[in-house]
Amino acid sequence: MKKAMIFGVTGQDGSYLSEELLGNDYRVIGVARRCSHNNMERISHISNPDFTVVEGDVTDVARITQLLQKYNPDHVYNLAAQSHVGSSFDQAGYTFQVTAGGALNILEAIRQSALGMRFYQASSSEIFGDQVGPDYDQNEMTRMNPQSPYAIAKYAAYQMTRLYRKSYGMFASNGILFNHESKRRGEQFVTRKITKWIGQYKAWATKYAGFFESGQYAFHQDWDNNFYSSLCDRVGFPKLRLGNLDAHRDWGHAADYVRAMRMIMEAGQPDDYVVATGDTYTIKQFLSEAFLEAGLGDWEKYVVIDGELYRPSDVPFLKGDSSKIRRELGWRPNISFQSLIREMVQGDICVTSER
Ligand code: NAP
Ligand code: F7E
Repeated sequence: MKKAMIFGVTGQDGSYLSEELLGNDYRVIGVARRCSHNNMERISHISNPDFTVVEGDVTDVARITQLLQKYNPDHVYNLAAQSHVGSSFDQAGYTFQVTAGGALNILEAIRQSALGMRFYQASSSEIFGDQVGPDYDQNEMTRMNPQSPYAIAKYAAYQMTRLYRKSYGMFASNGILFNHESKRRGEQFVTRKITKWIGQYKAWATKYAGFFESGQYAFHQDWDNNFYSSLCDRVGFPKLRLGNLDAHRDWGHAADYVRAMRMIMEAGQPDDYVVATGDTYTIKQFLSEAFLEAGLGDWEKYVVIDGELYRPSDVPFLKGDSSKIRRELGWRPNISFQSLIREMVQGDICVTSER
């Protein structure tokens, strides 16, 4: 049985990757940082004797070395990062320390241990920044021009991974993943922020509908979306505050993307691969689909543009060309944009109504 170690096991991808690897006969050692509150929510459902969680932080090279020596994994996945692009503008130094420095610490610990384990770096489409390919699709050959402290940290880690592969002959690969989401997506990312708001709003509107329909308050009006959105204004349910809605993103599902990670690590040779759906949508299009899925109609009635949520610089257009991984490793995504939105919206409606 092969052993895999995952740094960043408590994140969205860490949880799906654990399931993916356990389902493919790996023993998984997840590394989680010590936290004063419960950060195990995404992995607490995994009860498998081949799954172990240990404490560790990617800024602590001594601990990484100790863990590698103790468990001697075949594969090491580095998913640990300060992964929020907006926050990276406020915490540039910290982001660089964790997101770039963490990758270097693991690479160096592997090199010094001389145990020959394989290394996966969670690289990101953010490294392309404002650059597009000749057909507007970004692939492994597209010029990179990162636009945020996060993207620059990921670019450093990407280059460091390539350098260790070239200089020391290590099996070290970059998965250049475009945005991928799920019900387990962090609540500060735009997709989940939208679906979580929808879940809370629906719960609130249902409560009010129950109140009015109970006859305690006579109201002679159609129970339509206009009514609820104007109620939002009158009774004070906070509207959904968002920033730049014109950016394009190539959104896939995390379950499909962790399969790509495993395939990259099981390949014959180390290499760098773009992982993307090849479709792109604006935030406005995501809003439109999500509000339709929730039966709420026109999203514009519920959204307020907040200038504070604009980033000092943003990535305007992402659309990935993943033909290399499709051709060489046979990967392809199975979950459509529409199914992803359905899962996230219905998931947040259920979670909120159960509270
Ligand atoms: P995420 O949900 O933010 O998870 C990040 C993980 O890193 C969490 O487990 C977090 O622990 C851990 N972490 C943060 N600082 C750490 C430290 N100092 N030491 C050890 N662990 C630390 O991110 P994700 O969406 O799963 O993404 C996984 C990776 O892929 C990240 O590196 C991200 O930058 C990259 N990526 C993501 C996407 C995407 O669209 N999701 C696309 C391209 C690349 P806590 O739970 O304790 O916070
Ligand atoms: O923003 C705009 C925002 O934070 C998407 C990370 O996983 O994917 C993710 O980075 C877009 C941007 O993701 C809000 O300006 C508008 O244009 O969901 P996001 P991201 O920045 O693309 C890449 C591939 C990663 O590697 C990262 O780790 O949406 N936007 N209004 C907003 N974004 C947020 N977060 N919140 C808003 O209110």
